[in-house]
Amino acid sequence: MKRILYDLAGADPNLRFSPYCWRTKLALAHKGLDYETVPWRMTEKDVIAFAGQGRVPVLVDGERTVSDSWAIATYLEQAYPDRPSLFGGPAATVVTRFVNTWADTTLHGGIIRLIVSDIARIVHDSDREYFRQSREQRFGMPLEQVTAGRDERVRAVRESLLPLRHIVSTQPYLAGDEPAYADYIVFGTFQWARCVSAFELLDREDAVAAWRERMLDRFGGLARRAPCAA
Ligand SMILES: N[C@@H](CCC(=O)N[C@@H](CS)C(=O)NCC(=O)O)C(=O)O
Repeated sequence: MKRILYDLAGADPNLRFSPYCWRTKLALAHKGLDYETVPWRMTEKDVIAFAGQGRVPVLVDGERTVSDSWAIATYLEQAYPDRPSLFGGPAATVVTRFVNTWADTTLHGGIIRLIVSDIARIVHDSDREYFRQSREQRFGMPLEQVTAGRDERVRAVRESLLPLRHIVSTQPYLAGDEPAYADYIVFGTFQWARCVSAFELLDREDAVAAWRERMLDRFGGLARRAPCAA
């Protein structure tokens, strides 16, 4: 049975930078499921029209098509109950859902304002105008203005990571001794930033940076091996 993931790519087809697709790739690795990826660009809405919406990740698992990273994670958990759990039970699923919402809003919202102008540089030519227009409309200003002053503003983003820092200072992963989907959610955002920008989000001494290193090494270095923008 073929398993296909539509995965956001940059101008370099090997540059896979979607935070949400990273969540899904790590979830598939956690479940030990093989998959092929199809590089996808934001303006290729027609290519994923069969999924009924215009964003990735889209997972085609045999007969099933699932889009949205959270829906994919819950689908994988239900479809492959004999594989390692992504959540660790019903109560942990609810807490992981909170982590998902926090990452989508607070974490993503803080980090995108530090890197969005770098993303504009790595997207495929076909996405360049669409990306700039849609994001400038969202922020109400040129992307270079959004990221201006980031050397100072990064401090507030680092401070916002305090709850995460507390947890990964006392245990190796958000989920405990081993990583689970909560880790993949948060790490997906860091991997997104790492793939598109050389701007350093974290202090080298930060416990969050040490956790990020541990995550980069998981699954044989799946995320560490991924090509990043120079
Ligand atoms: N809530 C969705 C968000 C998916 C999403 O926004 N994906 C982005 C890539 S990072 C996308 O496809 N963007 C296309 C666009 O902006 O038109 C999820 O968790 O999967």
